[in-house]
Amino acid sequence: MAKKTSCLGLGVALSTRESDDELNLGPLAECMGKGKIVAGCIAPHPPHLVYAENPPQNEPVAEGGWEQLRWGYERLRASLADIDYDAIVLLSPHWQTYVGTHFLGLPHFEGLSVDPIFPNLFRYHYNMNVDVDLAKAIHDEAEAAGLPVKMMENPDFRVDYGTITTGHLFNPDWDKPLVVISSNRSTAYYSVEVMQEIMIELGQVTRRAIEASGKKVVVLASNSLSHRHFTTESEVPEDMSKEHITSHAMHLWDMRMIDYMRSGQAQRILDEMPEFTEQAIAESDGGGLSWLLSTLDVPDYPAILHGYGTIIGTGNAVVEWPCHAHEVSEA
Ligand code: 2X7
Ligand code: FE2
Repeated sequence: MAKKTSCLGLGVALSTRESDDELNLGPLAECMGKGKIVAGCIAPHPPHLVYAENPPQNEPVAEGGWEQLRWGYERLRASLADIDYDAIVLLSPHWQTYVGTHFLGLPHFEGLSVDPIFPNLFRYHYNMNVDVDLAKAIHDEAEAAGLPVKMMENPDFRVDYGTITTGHLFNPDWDKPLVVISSNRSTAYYSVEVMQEIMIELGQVTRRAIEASGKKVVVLASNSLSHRHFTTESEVPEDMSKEHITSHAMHLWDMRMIDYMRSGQAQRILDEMPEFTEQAIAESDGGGLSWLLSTLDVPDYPAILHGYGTIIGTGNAVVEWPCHAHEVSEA
């Protein structure tokens, strides 16, 4: 009986089968695709970061701000500049679908994305391409695993600002197709534990589908860490003399999670996810962080912290797990 269907686990799967009758060539055939995840990242999406960069697509104009995080994104982009990949797979907590997980399902979307809380900072004209084949492959793998899923095929659909902000900051040239995955809000509907169970399963099927696709992919969890906002905005939003974490407790939680990331203890992040999510009101409630760690097979090698900073009181880290340097492919 196959223990694992990923390419990395295939040797184990074949050598531990209980009889020839159980030899299932499906995974073998799939793994001939030799696709892989080359990097996994936490890529937070506060619109302030796009506002502060003044790209031509965004209408409001800023005098800079939040440099620590923007330099963090610069370091992340530089770190992956020489790594070849075909597509970006991203899970956004601001695309909220209460019945299952949805995937953008058309090759092209364009429109105006406005942050509902910060329309003064983010009115961004987007124009993005989707890898529909890969999206459908992940959708189908998830469906086969029993997860409720849907392809989103409405051409007038307005893409959420979390996707657009992370998409811009990770790849300002928008020259790679995206796969965009919704957050099914199971923390709000049920509990962090239920969310995590679903997201770990979704991460595993995402990894399997990527391996079978033959593509090289970067996976991104678009989320802040601690997520307690200030309730008022300063007169000049980019006035950095007003920016700090909302409380010492939030800082301690962020540092604890970052310490686990930098010391290769992803399993502890998953173990402490319920406490972290509830006590730090963390944006991991959307499931992106659990999904990301699961797509990476719960890494035990260190992540690279490219930057940390606060945005209107929330804690944000730009983090990279450089899988390309750690995962030995059997292909
Ligand atoms: O979506 C966000 C966020 N996660 C954190 C801070 C500020 C704005 O938007
Ligand atoms: Fe957010």
